[in-house]
Amino acid sequence: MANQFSYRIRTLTVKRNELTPGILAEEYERRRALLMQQLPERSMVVSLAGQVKYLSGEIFYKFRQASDFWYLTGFEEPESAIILEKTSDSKGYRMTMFSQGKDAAKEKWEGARADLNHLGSIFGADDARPIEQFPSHLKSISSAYSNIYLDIPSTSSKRGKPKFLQKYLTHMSGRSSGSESILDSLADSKRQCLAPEIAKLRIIKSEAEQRVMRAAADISARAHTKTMRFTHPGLSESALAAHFEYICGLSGAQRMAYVPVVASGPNALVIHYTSNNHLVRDGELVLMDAGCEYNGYASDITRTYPVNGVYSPPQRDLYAAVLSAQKACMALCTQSNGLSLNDIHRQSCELLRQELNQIGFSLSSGEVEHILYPHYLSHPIGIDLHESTYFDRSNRLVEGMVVTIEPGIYVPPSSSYPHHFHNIGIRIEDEVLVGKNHPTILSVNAPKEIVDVEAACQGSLGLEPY
Ligand SMILES: [Mn+2]
Repeated sequence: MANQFSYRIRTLTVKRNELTPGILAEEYERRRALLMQQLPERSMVVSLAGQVKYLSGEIFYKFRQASDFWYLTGFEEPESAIILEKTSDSKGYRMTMFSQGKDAAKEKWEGARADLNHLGSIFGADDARPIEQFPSHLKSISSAYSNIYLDIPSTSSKRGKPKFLQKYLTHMSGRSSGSESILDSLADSKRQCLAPEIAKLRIIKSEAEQRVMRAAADISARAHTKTMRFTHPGLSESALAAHFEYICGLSGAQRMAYVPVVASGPNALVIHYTSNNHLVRDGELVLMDAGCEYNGYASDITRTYPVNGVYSPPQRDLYAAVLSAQKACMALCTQSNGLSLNDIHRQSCELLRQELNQIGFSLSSGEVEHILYPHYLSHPIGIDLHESTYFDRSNRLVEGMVVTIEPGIYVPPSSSYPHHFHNIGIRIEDEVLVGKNHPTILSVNAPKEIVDVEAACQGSLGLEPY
């Protein structure tokens, strides 16, 4: 039974030796050491903090740290950077950290900042300097290195001008001439992309990361359950989204991991429907794809439930078909199976075809994925919702990866398909931690079996909507 105190369990607390909630300072240290170990001799790494983004004029969005920078440092301030230099000592590298430092006048407006003198003891920096020194320091040491790994947003720009970095340096040095000469010193032939190197580490989640991801998924699962209970005919899709966000925020989540999809009735046929501006009606389904970010990690869950609390016979048949395929695909997510996401995706197409043909469709091989199931089954998830950019879907799954499994069926009003299924869209999505021999479903607490979803909608699970 929920009570007012249950929410307090998940407030943001940092325990002894943790740098960010759930992650020890030594884990951040280990990440940097492993990164530098996998790079060749005479390598240095430059990683930049995120920049404040603006909605309009001076109206800023809530700040979120750049994912790779956060993975390496746990440092939450904008206007910061690190340089890692590979060394031959036992630590294996040297970290110089740059940040704004203390400024009483600015802190009065913007909040407390880390003291440069504390960056060593707290964040493990070997040297800490004001951010204004970053461009000149980078220039002064870069000639000693043969490989300079930089955050460059797109791989295609590797040999072009790294505009992002140029903008960043210009912004920090206060004049463009300075930044131009720094870029010239970082010769094209030396520049390497940093993100793919960090992606190799991020794809495998440590036990601490697994625990934070489980907590994030639990918050989202609970919000799904309570939003099912909250839903009734006549509410707007945006009210359901607001309710979901409210429950997540109350439970300690810092933000949504993405814009929630709350698609009622035929809106579910739009895969990334986010306008959320229709009223939900008696007899329709709601497809809700929503997840929070909690202590640095995303969650991603989709459920499709009846507005009035009971699936109609065609809704039930189609839901059961997708559910059966989804569960079969999740069971394949083990290292010992030796399958890739591409393999499991292909299986999902065939499983869905067989399921649909049992309930009155007549589909030949290959027909499902063109119209009824136009998206991919899965993506890796972690600090970012989609950790896919440098992930090869043809690689075998390995213990410690976390992937989504999210088959869906979206039936257009076409005479090719049984009439009673027209305009029904169903997607069911869970997060799966790949194990050696067994998968672990991180989002297990979001109701999914038909009886459980109906019970959650009707309130018979004993959960209050708030
Ligand atoms: Mn997803």
